[in-house]
Amino acid sequence: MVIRDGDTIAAIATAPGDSGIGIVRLSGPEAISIAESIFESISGSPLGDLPDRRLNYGYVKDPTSGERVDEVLVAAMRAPRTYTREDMVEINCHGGSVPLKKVMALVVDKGARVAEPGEFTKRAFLNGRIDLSQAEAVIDIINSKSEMGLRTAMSQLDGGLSRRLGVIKEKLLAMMARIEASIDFPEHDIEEITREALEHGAKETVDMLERLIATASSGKLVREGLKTAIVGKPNVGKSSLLNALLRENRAIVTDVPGTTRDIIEEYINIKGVPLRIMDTAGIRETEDIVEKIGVEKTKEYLDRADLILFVLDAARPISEEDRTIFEIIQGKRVIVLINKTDLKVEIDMGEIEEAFRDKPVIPMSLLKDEGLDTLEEKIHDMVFSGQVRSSDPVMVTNVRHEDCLKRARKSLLEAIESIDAGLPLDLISIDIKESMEALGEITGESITEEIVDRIFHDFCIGK
Ligand SMILES: Nc1nc2c(ncn2[C@@H]2O[C@H](COP(=O)(O)OP(=O)(O)OP(=O)(O)O)[C@@H](O)[C@H]2O)c(=O)[nH]1
Ligand SMILES: [Mg+2]
Repeated sequence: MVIRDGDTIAAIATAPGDSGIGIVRLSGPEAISIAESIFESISGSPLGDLPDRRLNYGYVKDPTSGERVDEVLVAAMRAPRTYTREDMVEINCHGGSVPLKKVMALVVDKGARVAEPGEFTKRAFLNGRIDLSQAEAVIDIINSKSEMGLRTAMSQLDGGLSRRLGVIKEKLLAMMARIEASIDFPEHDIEEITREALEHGAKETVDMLERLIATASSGKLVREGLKTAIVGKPNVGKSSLLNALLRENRAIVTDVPGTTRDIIEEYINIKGVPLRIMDTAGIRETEDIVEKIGVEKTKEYLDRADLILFVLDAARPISEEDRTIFEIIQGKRVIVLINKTDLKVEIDMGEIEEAFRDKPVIPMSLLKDEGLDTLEEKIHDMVFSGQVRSSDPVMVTNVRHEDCLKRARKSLLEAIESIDAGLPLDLISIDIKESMEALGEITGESITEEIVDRIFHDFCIGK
């Protein structure tokens, strides 16, 4: 694929608002000449004559009025060793929105087009510097919510996922080659050997795909954060738990039941796992209108939560309010926390064990800082259960990739069925080809322009 129109694009690449510096970025065949026409270097040399990839001090000047707009550092970077593989210029301005907009207006006046979101990275992909999964990793790096999310995205940018897929594609190619050889030399015993080899190869490849697909649910959580809701009846210590996990006094804690009225939402990292954690209003039957709305909202949030931390008070017997919550959270991913174990224990542990047989139950005292470590370990283990190791940076974090992998697997399973049913080899090769195409969609070898456009549309301007 090549860029259809060789136009030059420009964008303010830094975040809006006041800052120390702000960068206007250009890419395309006219990038250097456009920047040259508004740049007055301190040495007097035109930008095109200045050394490549060096910051040059000077001014942006409005060529019509001759007025100096901003004091800047400008770098020209010549193709092909650039982010987009085209000529690029970065103009480092002062970070206010007025100078940046003025510089943008000048480059547009000189012929640059305002870039669409993600268009720089899209050019890097279309010009073959990175594949599609690597381009998608760029946006994940920008949006990453935790160190683990960042590490996973960096590994994807580095081609970690692409290389794993490369190994799988090699296997499929080898199978295709066998089929072709066998069709060219159609002696019976060769065909038998081919069938056996194909079945073996297909099964191995399905296993490799399974292993990648198995990382997807953890991958999604690493990327987006685990939606976690803290629930329990009033005054059990929900807000105290949020504060303890955050290690700061974010939520108001008092001994008055019904202290938290609205939902408080924060991001925290637990052993590298990002949690979007919500402290909720204590659930109880109430006539107070504000509290009632809070409780209704809590019920809504519970429906959408990936994980529920259900807090009980060790010093009080199980009440009707607790039992109402038991019912609401049945069938969800729950960790049960028995808080205030520093007090005289009145709760019936037998009933808890009975009601939450298959769920972890952790005694804790937030007052004495006990049980938190166990909780953090449990959360980590829940996210990285089974085959997924948190130390392996190659993870499927993207729903689009997961879908492609599943389609690749489906085609291969069909191939295996066809082999078992003794169907002709050229029919089997169709399934294998389909599988390869599904994998090619991840890296962008086989993909429609429409999907490419949709992917890059989620990017920010200037990237
Ligand atoms: N003894 C003891 N008291 C605790 C413990 N954890 C919290 N508390 C106290 O319990 C009271 C209620 O704590 P909160 O965190 O406000 O409880 P909550 O569940 O958020 O309450 P609402 O927002 O009213 O639903 C406060 O006085 C806390 O200091 C604990 O482990 N032991
Ligand atoms: Mg509270």
